Amino acid sequence: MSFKPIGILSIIFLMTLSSSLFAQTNQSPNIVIIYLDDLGYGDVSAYGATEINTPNMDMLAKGGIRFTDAHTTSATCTPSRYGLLTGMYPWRNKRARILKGDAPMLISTQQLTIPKMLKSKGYHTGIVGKWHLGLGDGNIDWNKHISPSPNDVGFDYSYILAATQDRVPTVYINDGHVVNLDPNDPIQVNYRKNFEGEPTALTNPELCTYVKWHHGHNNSVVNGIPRIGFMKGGQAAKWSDIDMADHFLLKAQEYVKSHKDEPFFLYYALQQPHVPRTPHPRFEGKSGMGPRGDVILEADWCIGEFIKTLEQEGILENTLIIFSSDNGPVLNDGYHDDAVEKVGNHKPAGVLRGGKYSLFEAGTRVPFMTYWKGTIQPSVSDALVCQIDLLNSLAQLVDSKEQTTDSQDHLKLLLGKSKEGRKELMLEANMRTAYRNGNWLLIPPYKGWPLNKNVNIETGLAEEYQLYNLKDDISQQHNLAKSNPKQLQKMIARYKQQKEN
Ligand code: NG6
Ligand code: CA
Repeated sequence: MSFKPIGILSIIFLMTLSSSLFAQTNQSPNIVIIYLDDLGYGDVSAYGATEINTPNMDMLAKGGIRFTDAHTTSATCTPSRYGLLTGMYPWRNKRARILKGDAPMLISTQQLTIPKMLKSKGYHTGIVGKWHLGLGDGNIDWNKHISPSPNDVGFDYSYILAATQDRVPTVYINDGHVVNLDPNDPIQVNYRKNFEGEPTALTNPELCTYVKWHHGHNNSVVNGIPRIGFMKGGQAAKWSDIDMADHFLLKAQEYVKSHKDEPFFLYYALQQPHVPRTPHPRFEGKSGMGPRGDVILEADWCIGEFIKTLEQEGILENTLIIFSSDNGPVLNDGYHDDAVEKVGNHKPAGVLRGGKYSLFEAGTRVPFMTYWKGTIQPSVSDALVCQIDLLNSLAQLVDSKEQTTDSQDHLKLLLGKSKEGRKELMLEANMRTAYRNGNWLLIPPYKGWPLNKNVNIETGLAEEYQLYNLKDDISQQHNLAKSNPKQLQKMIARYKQQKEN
């Protein structure tokens, strides 16, 4: 091969090319958190599920880092999301428990949050999907502008459902305004008593045409689905449950398209597979596992479509995607929806013990992956990490000094440049805490039922200390508290220190 002298034009061309590449990689990366609701450690095929196929979640897991020991702070939604967004342990805040649909805003408007921190570094910030961190000041008028809302704690844009899909009000809220609200048909919400003359699932069970309630969920009925809480009016504003996944997907895609030219942070909080499980008809029956399996397939499809949008807009390689779930899995969470009957051999928690609401591993150990095309090399990490660490880690990524005391910077781990994770971690379920140190887990003695009979999940509560070595005993079958008193005492001492901190 002979070399031709490079002409001046080629040099200029090469210089322009390299400087534009440089500019591209130097631009602050977009950050997307894809967050599922009640998706279990064993619900993703990349995490070993064999009865269900999740190709798009698998793409993130296999093309990025799949974490095997990543945790939420808590075994239920509100505290988990609080920990994720604020970088502070939820058990420090007495109000951080499963909130009603009309509960006041849980995050103080003075508090640091991931979107607030990113905003101060020039990011545009948005949330699409489930909120469940409270709204307003305790006396919401749903017919007026609602404040505080996500827009007052760091988000420039919000398109949310207030609490959960099974709680009223069953309406979307965009930047503090109920979407499609007819002023002649005002919305009223009450969690203590019904509105006179309004039907409920108890007075009019024939209204529950889509699904019937099993426990709880017997107040107002919307779209044939009995809910938690009473709601009156707002007919035109009510969402369509079977279209919810498509609707949030569209809003997430629109957000990406309209902010692709500036660094953005999007918190895309899907509602699946939380109850009520309402797959769009095109996913109905597709999993063979009933609605719970069907909505997992639906969520997986949404994620695929969403990633396609990032690709089509040419920003996939400049976007860090973090995927996780807010707490562990549950089958029967209050509706007769065949989740138990049709689960077959599928194990939503995988090899883990417990589930949603539980202090055992399946309560907080969840699928967690980081994906950044071209920047993160595919790998699997067994390091201990928690969603609470995203705040300090993302602050490091964007060179922000704003950090919290409970969050730890594990950016290198999240990008695959280090294998080191946390040394210790406090976990929480229903305001009770457990303590992790290395491979050891301590559950202090608590009063309470060992089994939550409604949902058929072991709570992890016992009247004696529990000590597990998760390295040898991931399924928590051997309580070593009595056989290893030295380790037990060490753990108790550290646990107490952490709690007093
Ligand atoms: C429980 C609900 C459950 C679910 C959960 C919140 C009853 C009997 N059970 O109180 O169905 O809504 O709250 O789930 O009402 S979470 O994922 O948002 O924490
Ligand atoms: Ca949840």
